[in-house]
Amino acid sequence: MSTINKISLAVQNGNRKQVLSLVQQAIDEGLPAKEILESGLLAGMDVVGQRFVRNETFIPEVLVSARAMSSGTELLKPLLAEGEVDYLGRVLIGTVEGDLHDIGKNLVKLMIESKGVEVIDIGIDAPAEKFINTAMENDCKIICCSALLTTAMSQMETVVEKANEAGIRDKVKIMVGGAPVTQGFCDKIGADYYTPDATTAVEKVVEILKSMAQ
Ligand code: B1M
Repeated sequence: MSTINKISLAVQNGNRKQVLSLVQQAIDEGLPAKEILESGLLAGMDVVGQRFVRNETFIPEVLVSARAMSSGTELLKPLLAEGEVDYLGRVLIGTVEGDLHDIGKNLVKLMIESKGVEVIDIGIDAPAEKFINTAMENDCKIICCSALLTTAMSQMETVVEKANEAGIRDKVKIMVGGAPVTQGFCDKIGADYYTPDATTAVEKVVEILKSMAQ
């Protein structure tokens, strides 16, 4: 079995120690960080996710796997940055009110940080006002909203409304994402950008910050 497949299996088993040593082994073997992340760590978490949906695994196991996966991504963090990076600015990220899922948000955050962007993380279950007030206080150029629950998605619209009320739409862009979010939903609520995954999210953040700096 390849090291990548072993990483996926170790995440599925929630074996944090094994994940750490296998990720280190993959790094030593010269495997690209992105491949270790996507085909190893995320693939393993994906299997856990499918089992959870089928009621074949339960919340404690999912959390143990998530923790193992996060430890592995921390080890990859310095490698995901491509050499020396310029400071591009500051963005805010959070999971909207009513939603406690943060694995995807943390991944998006990690990838954005690896591009030299400072990220203020307001955590999970964050009220719309917190998104707006924290962004204004810290001069953030982009507000990134994550949601995994369809019931919590409407909170993204509240963030857009509060930003309109605060009169900051010309200074701050609003980006939305998370498994149930679509481009159509983004257009409907009047957010600025939608991206489907962490890789496209970081590309979009860099593109927006560069265009705002001009
Ligand atoms: Co929950 N959960 N969960 N869960 N959970 C889902 C999301 C669900 C689809 C499973 C299911 O039943 N089918 C379902 C939601 C159904 C829906 O609304 N459509 C669900 C449910 C119902 C629940 C509870 C209500 C269960 C219960 O208690 N009965 C409860 C809700 C609690 C709450 O939030 N109020 C709950 C709880 C939990 C755990 C605590 C056990 C745990 C969360 C742990 C944590 O986050 N710290 C958990 C997990 C792990 C999942 C699944 C299994 C996996 C989610 C995940 O982390 N995926 C999930 C089922 C599944 O997806 N297969 C499920 C890995 C992660 C890397 O992917 O988050 O999609 P993801 O992020 C991606 C993209 O979406 C994107 O980039 C990331 C990487 O590419 N992305 C962005 C994310 N944010 C972005 C922002 C961007 C751009 C891209 O720009 C701003």
